[in-house]
Amino acid sequence: MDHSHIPTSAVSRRHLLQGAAVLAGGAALGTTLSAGAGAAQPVGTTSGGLPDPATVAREVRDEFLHGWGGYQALAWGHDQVLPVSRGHQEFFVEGHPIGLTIIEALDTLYVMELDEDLAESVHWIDRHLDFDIDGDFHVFEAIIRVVGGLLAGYLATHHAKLLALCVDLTDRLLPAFTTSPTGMPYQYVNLRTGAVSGPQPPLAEIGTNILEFGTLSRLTGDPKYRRASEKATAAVMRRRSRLGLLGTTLDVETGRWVDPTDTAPNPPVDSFYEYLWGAYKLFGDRQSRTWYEQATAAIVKHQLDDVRGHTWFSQVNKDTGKVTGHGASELAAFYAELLSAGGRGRLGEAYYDSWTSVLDRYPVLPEGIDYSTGAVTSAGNQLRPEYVNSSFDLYLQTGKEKYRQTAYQYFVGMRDNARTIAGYTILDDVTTQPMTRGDLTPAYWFAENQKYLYLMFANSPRFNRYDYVLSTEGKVLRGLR
Ligand code: DMJ
Repeated sequence: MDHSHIPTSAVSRRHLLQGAAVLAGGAALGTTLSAGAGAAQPVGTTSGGLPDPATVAREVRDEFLHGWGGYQALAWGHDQVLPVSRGHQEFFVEGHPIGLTIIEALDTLYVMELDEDLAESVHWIDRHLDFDIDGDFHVFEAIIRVVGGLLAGYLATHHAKLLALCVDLTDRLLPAFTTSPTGMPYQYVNLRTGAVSGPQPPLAEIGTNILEFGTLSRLTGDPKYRRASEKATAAVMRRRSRLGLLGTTLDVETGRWVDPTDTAPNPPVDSFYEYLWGAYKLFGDRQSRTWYEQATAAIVKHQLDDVRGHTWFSQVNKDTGKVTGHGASELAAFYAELLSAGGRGRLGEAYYDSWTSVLDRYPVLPEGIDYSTGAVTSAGNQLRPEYVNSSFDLYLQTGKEKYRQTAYQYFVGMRDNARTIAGYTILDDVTTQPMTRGDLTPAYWFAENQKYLYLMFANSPRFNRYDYVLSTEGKVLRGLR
């Protein structure tokens, strides 16, 4: 891969100008480069009423462009931008950038009608993306971020090279599945040699691939991707306990559970359940739907917890049902929309309300709480999208305005606290005043947070809000037009 061009050559004039301001330390040339907290721009709260939807959509798009401008100026061609120290970092393998943020942003650029930026991004990928890398890639992350990103980019643009690169990468990832005695994937694969490692993945890493692999099989006519995925999921479902519950981690060589704790819907098992339903929604897979319903019934029966009128899910031993913990991770907030999509609307909405009660206390959600006491157990926030993922789907499912109001509350909380001169940053502590900042815009921010917000408020002609399927990483795999 040739990165000699990275600093500027693919950057548009508009973003070069913005970049100059970033590098000069903040002499902002336009609203998209103005600082967050303390800046002379609207920082309204929902208590004062929600601005009209078109105005919010514009605000969201401006904030996306603010982050995109920071990435273009400081990290173009690298994986992720460090907006505070004004640097960059690679996500998969040090010294091997793959332009992850560009790949993750493709379909967001498309639905936001940022066509010049989309063309520049595709151009960069055309010229520089090469997966012949002698390094261990994390299989789950590569599938949801890169395979999914290229697929969504292809569906948006029909640019053949995006699909070709997607096939190339997935073929390099497949040994993780095909060399495993159980069909459940190893955690890592060397993209050049195919050597695998990491034999004990958690459920999310085993079973978050059918949306991407099934779509790739559909587009290429080659069933091997879908089959690899189906085999992995079936291997997990065969290992349900007598109570119908699943543990956290499996050994893909022996097929034995390593950790018998059922942490659903929290990580590191979260999106395993999301993809059981997703396989039904995207491909009409009835077996998967049955599995989803059985798994959900077991979770509701053994893990549902009510604390002072709020709905949460405890951790339990999968064999005995004994409660072992009362943790709630922000990443589990997506489960509100999944419960609702899967036919348990009241429960999903109640779970969403529980998270809204936390948002009312902390304008940016902490990563983790003990729901039985309300204590914060993990005080940072990695610019997480899961709460607003649920706002988005629940709004489109129910039409209730409260989901746009709370999504706007989330948006304002982020803008007030996580906005920097060169984009948005993760927070190290949301319980301090002011909140303590970190130094990273995760690539998923470009795929998820701003897309969910935008599509809730904009009447995008490029998105079918009545018939859509988004992946766990926010990639639009059905619904682009
Ligand atoms: C994203 O990478 C995906 O949403 C994943 O499923 C879990 N959450 C992260 C972002 O928080």
